[in-house]
Amino acid sequence: MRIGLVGKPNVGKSTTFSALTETPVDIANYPFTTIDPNVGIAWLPLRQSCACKILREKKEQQGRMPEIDENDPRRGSICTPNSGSCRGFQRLVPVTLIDVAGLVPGAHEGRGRGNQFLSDLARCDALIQVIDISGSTDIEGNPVGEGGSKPIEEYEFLLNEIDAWIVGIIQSSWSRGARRVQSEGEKALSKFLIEQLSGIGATDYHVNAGILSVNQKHPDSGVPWSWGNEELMTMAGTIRSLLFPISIAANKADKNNNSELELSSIVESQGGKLILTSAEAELALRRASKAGLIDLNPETSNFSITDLGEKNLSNEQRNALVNISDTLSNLPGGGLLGLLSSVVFDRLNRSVAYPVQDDSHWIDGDGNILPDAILVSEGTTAKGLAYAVHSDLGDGFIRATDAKSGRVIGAEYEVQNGDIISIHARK
Ligand SMILES: Nc1nc2c(ncn2[C@@H]2O[C@H](COP(=O)(O)OP(=O)(O)OP(=O)(O)O)[C@@H](O)[C@H]2O)c(=O)[nH]1
Ligand SMILES: [Mg+2]
Repeated sequence: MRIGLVGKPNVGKSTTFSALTETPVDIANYPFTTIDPNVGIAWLPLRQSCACKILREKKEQQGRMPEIDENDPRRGSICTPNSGSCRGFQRLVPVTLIDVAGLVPGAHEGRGRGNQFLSDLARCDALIQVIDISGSTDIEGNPVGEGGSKPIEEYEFLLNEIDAWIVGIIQSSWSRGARRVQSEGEKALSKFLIEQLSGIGATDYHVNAGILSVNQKHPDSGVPWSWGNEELMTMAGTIRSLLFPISIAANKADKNNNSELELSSIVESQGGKLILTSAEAELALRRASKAGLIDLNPETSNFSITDLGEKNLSNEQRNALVNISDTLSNLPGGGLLGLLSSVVFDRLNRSVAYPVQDDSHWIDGDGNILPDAILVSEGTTAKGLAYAVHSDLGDGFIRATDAKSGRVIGAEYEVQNGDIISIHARK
């Protein structure tokens, strides 16, 4: 799972990245602070309890495990995650974030950081556009007074820019490619498009939807090789919306968020979601938490002060942290993690599956309990899950077992959310 943070310069992309990945990066109030992309891992809580809760309950019922001790630092969790962690049955799974250089109008023609940035996005499953909802930076990212820029323009320019980029990829060879239709029939057009756009992940599905949208929106467009920029932009827009679903972090909401409603309805009408965020406030709390001064719940932004914090925080600092937490609690939607969660689970519809080796103890070969929690897309099969773990496991797939019921399942079984599956493969 890979999500790109995009937007015009100076909106808070790197601040968002830093808050979610707890990685220090350059942040400054001028455009193009970020040049080379930052890549890091955000830890996303699953919406349902970790499967280790079921295992624990089973063990408790069988008298093989005592009830949860109130001093248990893991608050009952008994899994051994290979990556991430689990506490109180709240399992965290990794999501790769990529924070790229700001995009300015004309980037597809090489302005600003131009095409390098766009190719960084090529392997993303979805995008989060960070927008300055306070309107205090112009379209190039230069500071202006609050309300000096329009967030809706910011949103539309970005879509337009990505579409123009896609058109740029196909335009130079368009008429040659489209002419193939003359000799080879309709299929040749989608074949040509897939060849051109496979680098950004386009398949049959994407390009056919793109072609269909031109036929619907421009019924008089004529033969493909006569299509102009308008038709190609329509096609690119459809392909982009399927390849890179976009949701919005309406950032700097601590300052002002008057314009969010109108934008929110536009974004929602296109299947996305807008959430008010204050990346700067979240980052301040995450930093205090990382320094051990507070015990933070990143989902609610509530915190308690730790012993170290009691010793080291001045009254002023405590009040500042409380104010920040209050500001965040007043923003609906769960902030940056709420947005990430909605992108992964609502927009991309990901489920979680736990591959294991031993279907009675739910462990791997080394005795680790439920070591992996893997996000899978809708329609992933048992064999597909095997490939997600390791290509050898996929290649050698014989059959699988649903570890909860003990039933044998075949290669084509569709993985359901929360499944625990042991895979039997040839060595
Ligand atoms: N008030 C407020 N300021 C913020 C917020 N998030 C970021 N900022 C400030 O906005 C400025 C730009 O932040 P960055 O994270 O560097 O922005 P960016 O989008 O990565 O910028 P480029 O790398 O230049 O494209 C910095 O001064 C941040 O402190 C926020 O939620 N509220
Ligand atoms: Mg940056």
